[in-house]
Amino acid sequence: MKKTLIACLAAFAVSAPTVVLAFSSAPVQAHTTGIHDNCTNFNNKYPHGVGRRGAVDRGGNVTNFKRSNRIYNRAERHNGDLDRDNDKIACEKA
Ligand SMILES: [Ca+2]
Repeated sequence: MKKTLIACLAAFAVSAPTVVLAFSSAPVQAHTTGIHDNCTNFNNKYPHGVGRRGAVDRGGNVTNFKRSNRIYNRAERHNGDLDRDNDKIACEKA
C-alpha cells in the first residue's frame, strides 16, 4: 500500500508541471472582432453610424445615420471613443 502511494505521488510530481505548462502556454487571445472595438467594425453593421434621436452631425454632412437611442447608448457604454466629437452620433460616415 505504501509503495502504491509513493508511486502515485511520484507520478503526480512528474506530470503536474506538464499540466501546468500545458495550461500556461496557451496563447492569450485578445478580443478584437467586437462591433464596438472600433468604427471600422461598427460601420460594417451600421455604414453611416448610429445617433440618438434628434442628433445633428457636428460637421453637418451626415444625415443618413441610423437613429436609435438604445444602440447609441450601448455603443457608448462599450467604447466612448466611437463618438469622439460628442455630437451624439457614433461613427458617423457619409
Ligand atoms: Ca460623432
